Amino acid sequence: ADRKPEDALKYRKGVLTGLAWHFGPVVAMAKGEAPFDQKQLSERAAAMAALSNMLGEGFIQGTAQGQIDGSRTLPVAFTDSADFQKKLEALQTATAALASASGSVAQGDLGKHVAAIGGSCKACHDTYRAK
Ligand code: ASC
Repeated sequence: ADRKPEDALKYRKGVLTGLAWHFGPVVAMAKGEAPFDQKQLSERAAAMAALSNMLGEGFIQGTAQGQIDGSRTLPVAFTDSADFQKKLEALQTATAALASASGSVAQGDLGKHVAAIGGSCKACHDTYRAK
């Protein structure tokens, strides 16, 4: 299908908004700032894993900063695409790991998962997102 750059940008921002929507309450549980709720954790972890797998599709050519209004994706994301893909896969791996552990993980071990997921967000943002 013929995808419009502005639709791809909206799409990926929506996916990232969804990731943050689910990650926030998971972080709060890990920190003990919200009650530990295993069922909710599992649902949010499954959502994050699914969203992680949906994210890459939004990064189509012609959607870098400077090419389209509102984009903060640096052009280097499209030229260093192997590394960009590797960083995306790190997110997918980390969210899949939490999704598979979520039914039995203890509250005290949630922080390690949160650090792995948050670290993968940050690694990509540090390299490929404009300030
Ligand atoms: C979030 C969010 C990010 C990551 C990052 C983790 O909730 O919006 O970009 O976590 O802050 O370091």
